[in-house]
Amino acid sequence: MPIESSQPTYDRSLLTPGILHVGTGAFHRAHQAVYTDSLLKEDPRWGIVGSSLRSTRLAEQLKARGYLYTVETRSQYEKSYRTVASVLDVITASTERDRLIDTIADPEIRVITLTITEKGYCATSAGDLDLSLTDVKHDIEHPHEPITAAGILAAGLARRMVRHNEKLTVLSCDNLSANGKVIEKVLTDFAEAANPQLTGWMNDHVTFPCSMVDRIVPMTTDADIKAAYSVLGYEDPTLVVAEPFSQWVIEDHFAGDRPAWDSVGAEYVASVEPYEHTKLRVLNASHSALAYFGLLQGYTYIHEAVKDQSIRREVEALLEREVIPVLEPPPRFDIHGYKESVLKRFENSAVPYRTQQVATDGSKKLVQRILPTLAARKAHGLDSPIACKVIAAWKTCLEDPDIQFDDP
Ligand code: CS2
Repeated sequence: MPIESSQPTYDRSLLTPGILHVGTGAFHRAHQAVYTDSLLKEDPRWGIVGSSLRSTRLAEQLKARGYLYTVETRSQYEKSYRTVASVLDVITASTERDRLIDTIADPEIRVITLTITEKGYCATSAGDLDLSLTDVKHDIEHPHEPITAAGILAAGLARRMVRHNEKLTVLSCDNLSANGKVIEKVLTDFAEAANPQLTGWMNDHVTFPCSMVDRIVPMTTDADIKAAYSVLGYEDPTLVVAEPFSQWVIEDHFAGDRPAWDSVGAEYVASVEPYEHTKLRVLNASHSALAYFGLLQGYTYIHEAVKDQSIRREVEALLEREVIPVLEPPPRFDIHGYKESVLKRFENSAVPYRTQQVATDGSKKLVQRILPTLAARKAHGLDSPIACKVIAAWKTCLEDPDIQFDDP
């Protein structure tokens, strides 16, 4: 199998920060940071300041290696290693809150990207800020000591409002339907409760485009790090492993300056909705179905579950009979081909993805992945036996003492 390896081709000392990212986990490092790494060759004004809300570990590990890390891309046929240099710094909110708030207010930062997971939005299923959550209550009562993403963003925006009037784009990159609208709504709800003056300022100075992100990036394991050692010659604890496929569709709705991510493989479109509906209801819905059906059959990995003929038949039927008939994909989109390609990607055993990882936070994920299909079918007077079976499987897994995963 051919093994390729590549290093950044730009002069890092010329980079200036233009993006703040919240949630510098594996997905961000294998997705937005890679697109930006490609862009920096053309335009050095978009270096990334990363941040994480709680854990200091990643910031320490990245700092120890000058914020350089490796993305290992794997399939059955290829393997490549890429050193990514787009991340310039990582701030941890729990220990450096003020520096993070200051960075949000920094006029050099023109775009904030987010990967904070579904539950990080602290939204109700209707999409409002969930005022019953302890952390949200805390932030509304102590807006200068925030701990939630919404509270921290609101504190930074408030500082931006007082210091200068530079516009800002807040770009959600999480698997949520209308993710831009969700972050806009929770931030507006937060501002209304904690700092009403901010609401009007946000209307005039901040935009919240929606985006659809896609790349399978499992949690890195110690074995991945050890195996990469033989090629890299050093242990990279910040290594991320990803499939070759990558896609990013972004709503063209920026408050000001826009990174030319479209020159390096991303797409700017007027409306992301058909892309995100298709991805959430086909790819993520079948991923979740494989996870719960797979866990109930004792499978550790998605690639094992998708090769089990009875599970596969069920998932194919879910997509063909229930999801696709009520889906509105993008124009001229080959939806059946897309379904096939998704199931093929799930078969990639070179990027083993744990059923448990997909199962995690199902109560938040299924709302995005399965319920819209149920609602659309109900509106047409149609029943959804397989979609209901996915929800039943999630519930059965939750109640099974031998199956462990977190769910709020
Ligand atoms: C997965 C997603 O863990 C999960 O819930 O369904 O992270 C999935 O791998 C990505 O959305 C693929 O783009």
